[in-house]
Amino acid sequence: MRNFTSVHDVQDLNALVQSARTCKIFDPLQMKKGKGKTLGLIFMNPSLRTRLSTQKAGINLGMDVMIMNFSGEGWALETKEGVVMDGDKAEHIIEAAGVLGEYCDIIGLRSFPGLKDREADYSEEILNSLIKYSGVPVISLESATRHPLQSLADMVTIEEFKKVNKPKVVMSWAPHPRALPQSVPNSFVEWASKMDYELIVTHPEGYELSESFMNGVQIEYDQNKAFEGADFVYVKNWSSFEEYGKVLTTDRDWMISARKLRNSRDAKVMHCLPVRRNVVIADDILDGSQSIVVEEAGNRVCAAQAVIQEILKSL
Ligand code: AN0
Ligand code: CP
Repeated sequence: MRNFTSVHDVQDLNALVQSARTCKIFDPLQMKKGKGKTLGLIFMNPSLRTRLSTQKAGINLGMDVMIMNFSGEGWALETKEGVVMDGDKAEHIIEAAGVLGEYCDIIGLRSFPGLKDREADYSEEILNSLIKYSGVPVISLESATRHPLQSLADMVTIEEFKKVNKPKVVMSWAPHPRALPQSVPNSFVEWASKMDYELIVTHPEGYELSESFMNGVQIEYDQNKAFEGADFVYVKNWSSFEEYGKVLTTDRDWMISARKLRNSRDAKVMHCLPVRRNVVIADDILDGSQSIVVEEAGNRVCAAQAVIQEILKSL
């Protein structure tokens, strides 16, 4: 594997999930795998989990890790090609990417969508330019349309907690006051539909995800019906794909609470975090035994480690 930007970069999904689980067992030899190699992590947006778990994964592999917050600390980047740069953008991604490639053996990039221009966001301009001009492997730390490290950690978490061979996994939209990307849900359906799960997506009308990610995954518009017999409920808000970037409803009835899950099979509740309490998920779930959100975040380390390890093999 050279780049890690989506599930399509993964040759053997089950092997990668297994490798992430193995990474949890301490092996002193793992510290040798990345010795002398530098991992650079570039953030255009805020982060807690992705930043620290990927840094920790690099450290566990013996790598040197450099982190830079571009928003505020970096030069304002121009991404369009062939433009006259006489505005407020001081540096072009062509040079910035090339320079990063001089300093780093692997680069991670977080860059959220603008949620205004669907075509621009879904073309993944920044991520693709970094791949094109850096000359080194690139890992997505959540791009405009996907969050593959999160999805890998999510698959590891389901594998760890599942009690039946083929669990019923329901991804549910939940309300949020602000417009959020489709990256996490896009990625989750892309990954979960490749696993041996009964996968159902539930959301209000108007929140349909792009068919290129859904690929025929079943939608159930009645959230209560979707939750019947569920083993896992994966909660996430996203803004509309159709009416691009819009918040169409904040209907409180879609919030996940213990009452909502009473017809599930004592479903484990997942969320990528950060989560707004009593808006997206109620306290009675987050403070109870059904929530596995912290364990899920913990799995971000072994997921990142498995991916970096795989890329190191290609260097
Ligand atoms: C981001 C999102 O929804 O994509 C990051 C989640 C990992 N969440 C927020 O901006 C709250
Ligand atoms: N889940 C996740 O990616 O969290 P951060 O935005 O804090 O990195």
